[in-house]
Amino acid sequence: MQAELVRSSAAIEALSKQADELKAQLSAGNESIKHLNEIIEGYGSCCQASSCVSYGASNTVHVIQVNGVPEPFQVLCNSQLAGNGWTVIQRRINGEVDFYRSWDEYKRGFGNATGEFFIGLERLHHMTKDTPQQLYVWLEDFSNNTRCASFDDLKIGSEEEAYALLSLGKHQGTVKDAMRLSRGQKFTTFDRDNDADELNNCAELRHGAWWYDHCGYSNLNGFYTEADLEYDYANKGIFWADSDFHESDYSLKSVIMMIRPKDFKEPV
Ligand SMILES: [Ca+2]
Repeated sequence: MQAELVRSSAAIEALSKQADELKAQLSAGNESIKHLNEIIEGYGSCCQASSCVSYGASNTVHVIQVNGVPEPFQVLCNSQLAGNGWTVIQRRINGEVDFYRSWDEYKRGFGNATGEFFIGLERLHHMTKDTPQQLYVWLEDFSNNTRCASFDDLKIGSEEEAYALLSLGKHQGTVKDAMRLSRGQKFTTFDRDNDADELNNCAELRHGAWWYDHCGYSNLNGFYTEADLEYDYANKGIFWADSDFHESDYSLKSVIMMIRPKDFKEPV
C-alpha cells in the first residue's frame, strides 16, 4: 500500500514537472509570436515612416523607408539624449565593430543596429537630400564626462559628389565645432583618397574614414581603444579635438551621431 502511494506520488511529481515544462514552452512560444508580430507591424508601418519621428519616444530599432533607397531598412531611434524623433546614424560603444573599412562598406553601411554601426553614405545622402536635417553629436570619455555638439543643416552629397559634406549649418553645444574643416569636404576611405592632403591619405593617417580636410580636428570613425594614444596611436583614435575637453591624442569611449528633420516640433 505504502509502496503504491510512493509510486503514485512519484508519478504525480513527474506529471507536474511535465506540465511545468509545457507551460514554459507555451510561454516561450507566445513570446516568439509577440516578437514576430512586432516585426510584422514594423514592416507594415514602415511605408509611412521615413525617420524616427514617426515612432515618438522610442529608443529601439524600427524599420523606415526613405525616398530613393530601394529597400526599407532598420534604424535605431533615440529619444534619451535630445528629445524625441532622432534617427541614429553612427554609434561607437565598445569596439566590437571594426570601423577601418572600404569605400563600398561605408557606402552600404555596416555593423548592427543594436550595437555599433554606421548607417551608410548612400542612405545618409537620401535621408538628407529633400528634408533639411539637424545633426546631433554626443561624446563620452572614459571618465563618463559627456559633451554634445549640434548642427542645424546637414546635407550629404551623392556618390558622384563623393558623398561630400555639402552643408553642416550652425554649430551649438558644449564642445567646440571640430568639424569646421570638414565643411565642403568629400568623404575619404583608405581605398578612396578624396581629402585635401596631397601627400597622404588621411583615412590611413587617422585609421578611419571621414570628411577629411588636411586631415582636420575630428575622427569619429577612428580606432577604438582604451589605451593612452599619446605615443603609438596619436591622431588615430576616436577624437573630437577641443582644448577644453580632449585633444586628438585621446580616444573617446562612446559616440552617437543622430539626425532629425530641422522642422521637427515636439507634439504639444
Ligand atoms: Ca590625400
